[in-house]
Amino acid sequence: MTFPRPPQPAPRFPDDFVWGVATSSYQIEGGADADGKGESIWDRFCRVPGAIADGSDGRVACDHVHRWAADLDLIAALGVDAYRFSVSWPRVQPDGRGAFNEAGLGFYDRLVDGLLARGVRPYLTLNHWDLPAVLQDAGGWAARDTVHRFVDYARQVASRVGDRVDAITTHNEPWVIAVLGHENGVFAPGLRDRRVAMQAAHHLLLSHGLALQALRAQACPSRAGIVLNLSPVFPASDSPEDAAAARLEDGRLVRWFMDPLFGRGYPADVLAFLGDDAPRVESGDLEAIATPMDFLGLNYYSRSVVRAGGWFDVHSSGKRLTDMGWEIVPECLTALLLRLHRDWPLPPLYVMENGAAFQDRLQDGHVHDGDRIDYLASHIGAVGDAIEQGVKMAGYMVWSLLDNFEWASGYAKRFGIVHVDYDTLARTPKDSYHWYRDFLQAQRRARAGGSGAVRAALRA
Ligand code: GCO
Repeated sequence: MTFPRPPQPAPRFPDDFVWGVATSSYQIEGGADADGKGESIWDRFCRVPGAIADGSDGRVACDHVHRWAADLDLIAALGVDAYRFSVSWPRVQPDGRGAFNEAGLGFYDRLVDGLLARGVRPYLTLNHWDLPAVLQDAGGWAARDTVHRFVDYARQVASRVGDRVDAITTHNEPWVIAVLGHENGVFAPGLRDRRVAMQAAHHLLLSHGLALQALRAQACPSRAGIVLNLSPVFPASDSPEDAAAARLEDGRLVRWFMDPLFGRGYPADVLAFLGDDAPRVESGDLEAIATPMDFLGLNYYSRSVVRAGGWFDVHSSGKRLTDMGWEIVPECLTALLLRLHRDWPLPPLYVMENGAAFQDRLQDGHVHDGDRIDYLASHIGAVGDAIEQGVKMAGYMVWSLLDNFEWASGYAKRFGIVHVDYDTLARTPKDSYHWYRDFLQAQRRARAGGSGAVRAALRA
């Protein structure tokens, strides 16, 4: 089999750079009511007519709760250093408060031990969006009490597995939870209220900071941080209106999260825009949010282009698009990393998700997903370019191990490097899986034998 030649990134990555692959609980686990799991806001949101493009839900998903051992074998055979997964809060604490569910905790215990037994380092995320539904009934992330519920949950998970995981991420993509979930209503919990959204955003950040403090207070040996969805934001034209709109969007998407995490408080321009919709911030909150992190993760898929008072037509740029309709712009990842490096005093930085959906076809046991290989190779190259220009990068993870439940798009969009047949749940590694495995082997040879060995391996 021949693959497009990767860029020549191999010699540029530090020896301790962490290569990984990522998933999340609701998207792959299934077992919606197995072993005493409680309902999550995504279980509930999927029942809203029209909420999910194909009318599907995560009740079975990839059935990972029953097939986890075989999935870990696939991860081990891939040769990654790390696997990033998330814990389903309602699986380990069905009511979001009070008693913990031993069956749920035991599942993650076995998962962590299974990874370690296979030589793969666990990267655990506490909140990849599946909040216990009973907490939503009590106000969800817009309610200050949820902050304390989250800290308790974090403490419990950390005391159970924190001695064996490399990294604990508090929240995955708080912007998505707050804005897509509470302002635009396209994701769970499906609310449309900017004031509620910004209060939720504040509580997510506050609970992140307080959880970090709680983990350290119990001497949890794992490193801890947060994962943000970040994109460079461009105006659609040279007009002053578009420039202002892009500046505001950068404020809402990037600076709203980065500035308080690094002790600078919320950006003044966004607060002015929000007016009465700005969150209620109590004394001490900003100090808690700025609790120093051991790492920062970012998820990168594309850039964002903003037109004042309207939508930017992605077809107008001439860029190639993924099946999500997202422009393929790896150079914007380099630009984003350089900007983060320039503007904030970063801890070790990870790309915690990067990948693409394409219309894959399974034929004779193969999926020839050359587009995905090109996407991954060019974005890995973009990370290498940033490293060469001085950005300290600690790792990179492919989204995703498996085709899975792509939120409001249901199962129609496939991001996996492993194909999942949703009738039989059979897993078939795609060409991109084999490409990534070969790339990682070349990396290892490079660590052992210098860049000449890499180039030879990449030519083979
Ligand atoms: C994310 C999402 C993933 C998505 C992926 C593709 O963290 O952005 O968490 O769950 O599946 O981004 O849209």
